[in-house]
Amino acid sequence: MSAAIVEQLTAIVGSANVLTTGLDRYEVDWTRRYSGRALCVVRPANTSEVAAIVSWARRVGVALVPQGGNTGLVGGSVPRGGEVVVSLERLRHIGPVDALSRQVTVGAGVTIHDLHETARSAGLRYAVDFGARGSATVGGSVATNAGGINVVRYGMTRQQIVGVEAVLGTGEIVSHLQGLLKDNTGFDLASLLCGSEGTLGIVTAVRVRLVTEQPARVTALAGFDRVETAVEAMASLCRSLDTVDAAELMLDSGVELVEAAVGVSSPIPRAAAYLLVECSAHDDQSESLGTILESAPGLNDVAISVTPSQRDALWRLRDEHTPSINTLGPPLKYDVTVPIDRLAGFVSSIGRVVSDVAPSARTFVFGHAADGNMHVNVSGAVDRDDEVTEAVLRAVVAEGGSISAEHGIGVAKARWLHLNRSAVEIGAMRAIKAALDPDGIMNPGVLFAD
Ligand code: FAD
Ligand code: 2HG
Ligand code: ZN
Repeated sequence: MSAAIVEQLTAIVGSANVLTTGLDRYEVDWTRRYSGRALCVVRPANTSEVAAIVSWARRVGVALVPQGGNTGLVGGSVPRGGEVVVSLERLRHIGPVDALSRQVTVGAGVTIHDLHETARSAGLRYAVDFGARGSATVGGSVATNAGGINVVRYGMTRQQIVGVEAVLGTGEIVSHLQGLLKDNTGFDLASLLCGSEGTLGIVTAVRVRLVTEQPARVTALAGFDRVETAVEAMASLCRSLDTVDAAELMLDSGVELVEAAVGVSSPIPRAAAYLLVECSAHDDQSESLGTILESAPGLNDVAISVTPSQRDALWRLRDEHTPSINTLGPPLKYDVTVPIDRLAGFVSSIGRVVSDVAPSARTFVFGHAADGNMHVNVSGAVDRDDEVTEAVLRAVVAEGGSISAEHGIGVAKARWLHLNRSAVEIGAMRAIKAALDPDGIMNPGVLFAD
């Protein structure tokens, strides 16, 4: 890499924050499927430095890859080759929690875990939560519009954002962090940047809403004879209780793999399908939850936990799916939504769709049942990647579903964007990209397959 580039970036962020060696953790994605060599990694300390980096990149014609915790699952957070990685890990500022508005402003590099702790210390809660909370950042979660386990009750990241500060691909700073709940003064740039996967600009700070922490939390693991009965029980729970925070579906194959890979064990006997349900409220919901589950057709057994350690043990069965599947080698990952009335049929049939084109592959299905969002992971597809992808994504679209529910398009799904978006929609997205990133330096190859 040219000494001039290092010198110019050093003038912006200081020599300790221009990294040219030992870049593996920035260059290889979480799954180890995607990787590329970066020109270098640059670690700005604040919004002005980010703006200076983007302006520099425009001047010299270098592409940028914004990176938070590098836990993204669609290959968008690592270089394809020859870009500068802009790591936001030093933007860790956490503002005071505003108890009146129940909001807080945090830097893009703050982890979801640290945001949870901040909210908790003020008796509040940040509603977005998922397994990668320890490393995933607020900036990355905004860039991907992350979902996670509590969407059924609180919505996705976009529903939590009340303001954003970002550097556009032009190098200009936009800052709209007042946190007004009602603010119809034209286009909502925060919503636009949310889910744009680093293709329009770099998020540097976010103002989020916090919700009331409900003191009584109950978690249940229920085993069912079939996927259909598990889905029916989920729907009945969500109809009857407005205190459901999470309703997750797991299958026997996934639970068996997790038990073998990490040594946790299910407190209930083996079942074809499992629902992991969590409710929280001011008063204890155990009785209502237990009554509904116990009268659900097809129930095999149920374990209900109210202590934090029992709860954690149940959640490990769910959270460890992704790491356990990765022990089999980098899988093909499909993060899809189907309408709820198609969910059981989709879950039961997608393994056959895969084995028809890749007979030796193993398919694992699990996910956020209440949102119709399933994670289809395929291991051992051996040289059949494109055929499997084509078959799975077309099956999703045939059910009226989406090829990306919460992880984004990244580079992994860019070639298939047209399955869900019309030429007019893609044209409008490209026009927005051209306006905010006129030189195409922001994460090229992500979202649009060029
Ligand atoms: P990165 O991986 O660093 O980046 C992701 C994308 O955002 C890239 O395109 C990158 O260029 C862009 N980006 C990052 N920071 C910025 C920024 N400041 N400004 C502009 N663009 C930026 N996701 C879910 O939605 N729900 C889940 O339940 C869930 N569970 C997961 C569990 C595990 C074990 C793992 C490994 C991942 C999981 N994910 C989940 C995916 C991932 O954690 C999320 O997509 C998360 O939001 C990514 O955050 P990050 O900081 O790691 O972003
Ligand atoms: C989850 O819900 C994540 O656990 C990851 O979204 C899903 O590994 C996956 O495919
Ligand atoms: Zn998920």
